[in-house]
Amino acid sequence: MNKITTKISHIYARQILDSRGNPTVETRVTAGDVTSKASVPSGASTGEHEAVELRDNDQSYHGKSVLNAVRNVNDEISKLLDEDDICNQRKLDFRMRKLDGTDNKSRLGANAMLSVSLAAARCAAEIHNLPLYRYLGGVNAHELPIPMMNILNGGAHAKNNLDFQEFMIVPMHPDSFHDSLRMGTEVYHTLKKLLDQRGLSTAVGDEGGFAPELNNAYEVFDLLMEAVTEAGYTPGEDISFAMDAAASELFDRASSCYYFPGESSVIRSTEPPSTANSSNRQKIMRTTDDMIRLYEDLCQKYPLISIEDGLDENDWEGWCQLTSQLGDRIQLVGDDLFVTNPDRIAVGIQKHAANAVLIKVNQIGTLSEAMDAIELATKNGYRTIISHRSGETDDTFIADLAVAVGSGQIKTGAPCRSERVSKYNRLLEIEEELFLEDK
Ligand code: 2PG
Ligand code: MG
Repeated sequence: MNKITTKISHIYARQILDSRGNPTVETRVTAGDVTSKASVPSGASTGEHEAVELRDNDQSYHGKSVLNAVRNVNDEISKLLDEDDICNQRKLDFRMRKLDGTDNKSRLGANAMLSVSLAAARCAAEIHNLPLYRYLGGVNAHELPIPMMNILNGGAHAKNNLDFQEFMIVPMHPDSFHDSLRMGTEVYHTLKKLLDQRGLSTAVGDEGGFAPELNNAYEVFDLLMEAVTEAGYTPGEDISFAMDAAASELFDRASSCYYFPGESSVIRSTEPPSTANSSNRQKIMRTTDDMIRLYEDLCQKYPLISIEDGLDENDWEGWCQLTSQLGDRIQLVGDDLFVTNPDRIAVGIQKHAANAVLIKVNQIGTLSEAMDAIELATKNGYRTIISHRSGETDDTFIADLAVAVGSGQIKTGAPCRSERVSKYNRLLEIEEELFLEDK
């Protein structure tokens, strides 16, 4: 039998657009006669400690073009990795990190490095004629994740009054991914009907969820309770709720409090006209204690099982308090807090802050570091959720990654907009391959 060629012979990147119409990097990697590509997502509510997404900051695309990152792939990285073994993922990633030479990948760009890292993994899988999830996860990779579907958007992802960023439904069909997806999608459509009936907008936000003018989290969850029930399901049994507060976006450093601009404007607009212009306008500010009390109350009133970024990314003390008060009841997920960075996850483990980690490959910038983050979290009893970004492409890598590592949960938006649905559709394909072939 001929030995297969696993030496990298060509790497080529170019600039493409993401789902928000912003430039991003797509890279093709060739080894032997196989060429595979991968593209990189981009966040809106990015954590302060994330690896650096290199943008050109010149006239083009209002500063957002990524031609320097593209050039870094086509020049330095492609020279470095020429003839390297495509199957040695850790070495490829390590060599790119060394070449970059910074702690946060700011020289070459995490977007440049990640595009190569992911395309190389996909190429290696194809060379071995294996589905990506099996190449990454091995022979026993089989667990399909539960979808956490962000069906109502606020915060930095929508221009409405909602201060919290994401309100998700978590359909928990015991036997199958496709049934969970169906249940969640039915609720999504029921929600659309309810919004329509109330004369509220059914236009969607960045992640495909609706973005109506609702005033606070209570109004959202009341509506979600109704949508779940009307779709024929029992809240808390068939379908639970999750949220991403994205609290770093609300944190006001000067006062060490959380400012709720949406809720504040609702109060202002309901003030009598004589006070509406007074300088004494009410601002809704919440302390860490207030935030924790709010979450406790929401958990008591609704089947809320998971809260992401409930507090600011630098408030370790607050996170410890939140975890000791709510951590035995619900999942507390660190996104901006951990930024998929093993060093920050290690701090969290040592301090007992949060009990779950959101995994976003572009927050750290190489596949092997993201997998290290997952391993570290899992070994220490922290759950993991594989996640998209609010700016996405049609790349479905994270669907395979979720199955490969058996994370059990994926966050990839509403069942709407192709860049979100492509991940769900890839999971349907994987499910069929794993379980339904004989039916
Ligand atoms: C988040 C993500 C994805 P963004 O905060 O979890 O939902 O948003 O990509 O804008 O950081
Ligand atoms: Mg988040």
